Amino acid sequence: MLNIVIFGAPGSGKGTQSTNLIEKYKLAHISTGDVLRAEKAAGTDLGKLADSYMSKGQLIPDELMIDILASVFDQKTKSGECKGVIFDGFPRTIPQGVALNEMLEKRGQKISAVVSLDVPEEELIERLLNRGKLTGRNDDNYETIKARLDVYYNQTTPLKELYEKDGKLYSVEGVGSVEDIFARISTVIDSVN
Ligand code: B4P
Repeated sequence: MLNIVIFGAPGSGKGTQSTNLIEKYKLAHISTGDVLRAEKAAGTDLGKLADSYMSKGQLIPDELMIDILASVFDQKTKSGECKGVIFDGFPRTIPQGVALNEMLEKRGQKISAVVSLDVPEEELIERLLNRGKLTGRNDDNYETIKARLDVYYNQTTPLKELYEKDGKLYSVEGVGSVEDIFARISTVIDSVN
C-alpha cells in the first residue's frame, strides 16, 4: 500500500494537490479538516466541539483526532479498491505522528513518503485571505490565519525532524502553478512507488 503524508502550513496546497493525487494514484483521501467540517455541517457534538477550536485557529485535542483516525482509515480502505491513502492534514503534532505509525504498523503497513510543501508566509496569508473571500470559511481571516501559522510553526514543524531521521521526508517547492507542483510531487511518489 502507498501511504503518503502531504505536509505543509495552512494554505500550502495540501487539499488542492490531494484532489489530483488521489485520481492519479487511486488513493483514498483522508483530510482531517474535511472530516471535522463535515461533522460541523451535520451539527454533531463532535462538529460543535471541533468548531470551537477551528474558529480560533487551534488544533483539536490529540486524543480526539487519534480516535477518529483509525475509524476513518478502516472505513476508507475497506473496499480494497484503493492502492493506498493520502493523509492530508494528519499528523499535525508529534503524538499524532506516533499514533499514525502505530496504527499503520498494526495493519502491517508503513508510511511510504512525507511530501512537505514549502511556501513563504506572505503567499500563505494571501492565498488563505483569498479563499476566505471566496468561501466565507470562518478560519480564513487575518487574525485566525496568524494563529494557525503559529500553531504550525510550534506544534507541527517538529514532525519534520522525526520524518527526516526516518529518511521519509521529501521537500517540494510549493510555489508555482498547481500543475507544476503536481508534477514535482508525482516525481517523488514515483520514486517510492
Ligand atoms: P485543514 O482543512 O487541513 O486546512 P488548511 O491546512 O488550512 O488548508 P490546506 O493546506 O488544505 O489548503 P490548501 O492549501 O489546499 O485544517 C483546518 C483546521 O482543522 C485546522 O486549523 C485545525 O483547527 C483543524 N484540524 C485539521 N486537522 C487536524 C488535526 N490533525 N489535528 C488537530 N486539528 C486539526 O488551499 C489553500 C488555498 O490556496 C486555496 O484557496 C487554494 O485554491 C490556494 N492554492 C492552492 N495551491 C495554490 C497554488 N499553487 N497557487 C496559488 N494558490 C493556490
